Amino acid sequence: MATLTKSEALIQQENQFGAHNYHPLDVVCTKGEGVFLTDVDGKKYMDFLAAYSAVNQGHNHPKIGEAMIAQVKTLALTSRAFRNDQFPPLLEKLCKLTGFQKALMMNSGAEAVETALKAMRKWGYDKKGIEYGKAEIIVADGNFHGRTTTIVGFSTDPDSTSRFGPFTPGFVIVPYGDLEAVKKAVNKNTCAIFMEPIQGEGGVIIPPKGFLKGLREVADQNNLLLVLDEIQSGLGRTGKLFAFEHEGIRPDGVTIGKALSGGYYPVSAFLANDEVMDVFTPGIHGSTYGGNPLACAVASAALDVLVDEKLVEKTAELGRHLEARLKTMKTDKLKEVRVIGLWAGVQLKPEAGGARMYCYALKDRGMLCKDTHVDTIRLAPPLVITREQIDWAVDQLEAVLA
Ligand code: IF1
Repeated sequence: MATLTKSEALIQQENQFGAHNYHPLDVVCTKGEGVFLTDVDGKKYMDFLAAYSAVNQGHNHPKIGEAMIAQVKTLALTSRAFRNDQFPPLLEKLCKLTGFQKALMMNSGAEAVETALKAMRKWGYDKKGIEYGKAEIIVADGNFHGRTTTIVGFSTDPDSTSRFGPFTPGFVIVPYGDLEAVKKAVNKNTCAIFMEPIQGEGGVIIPPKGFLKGLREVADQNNLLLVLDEIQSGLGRTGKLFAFEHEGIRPDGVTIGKALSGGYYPVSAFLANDEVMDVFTPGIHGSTYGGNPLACAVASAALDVLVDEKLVEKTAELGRHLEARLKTMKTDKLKEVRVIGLWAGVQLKPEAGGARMYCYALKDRGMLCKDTHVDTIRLAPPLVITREQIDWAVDQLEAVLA
């Protein structure tokens, strides 16, 4: 039998012993550094997915790694039954940087979203006086907020929802970007509006200008909470710390995750002001690892890198260059190019044959990216990318789309 390459052997092993809940590209990575990933056969790739914006700071950023190694040698986990010396300073750093009064630390993004859903409902009952059990949250079609059964219950993506019912009630789905539909969905039982300021999985769907401002007004006029899911759009990805800043509004709460740890460790949070966060009284919500010392040390260093390396400002500047390059590519295959900061959805015409095969072609050229919703190539490099690397990457994309 022909001997397998290292990659093939590992893929075979993964297929035999791992659940088949993904269909990944056949690249088997063994090293990450900055914008680069190296596979087991020694081939180097430029990463244009950045683990769905979890490695905004670049793969294996040394400063974050050093902070993690130092903490791992002293104290990793106490549970919240006791206190530790990493948690309070991280909370203050996070609140001071983001302008919210309180943070509730969790692990995965989905857990931060579940925390936010509980807060919205309990605020609706305790503060707004909605009849218990009737709270409704307005969400958007095309949303992605995680994979728990409650969250997929209000997804409109068949892959996320099919065969996982029955689902949690109390969610009203409206077309994303449609402010009139949001207004119509409001009733006496509505406690909140919960959306992504820009839809990532949807293919970098940027809502019409004024939509977020409109959501803020609808929430204020009807005594609703506006909570935004910035787990993918936040922490610099769009050229602002938060995507909501592009419309000059402040939501009542946000969920963050992914780049909060720079790709080293699952760390997420729900951020809000006291008015919302004080619905959480001792013992009613938590998690074994939530706010653990290791997570806090990693998150603290990840935030330092974001600020010290001015990644938000850099993203705004380089994002304008990325947009200029993408929108002047010589190809007749483009239906639409959506760009904000270093985040782009390159949507192909249906006749182009689907985005996946272009991702394969880009992989052969040493560039890794992911297709979404059949026709869209999603581009989201680590924010440490250089202008020259952006030019090289767009050259590859232009070549495969020629
Ligand atoms: C997968 C998608 C992206 C998120 C937003 C919450 C979460 C995510 C806006 C949950 C997570 C990840 C999940 C990962 C792939 C990726 C993804 F393709 F699934 F939809 F980014 F677009 N809110 N997104 O984007 O965070 O629990 O995963 O930490 O499930 O395949 P998580």
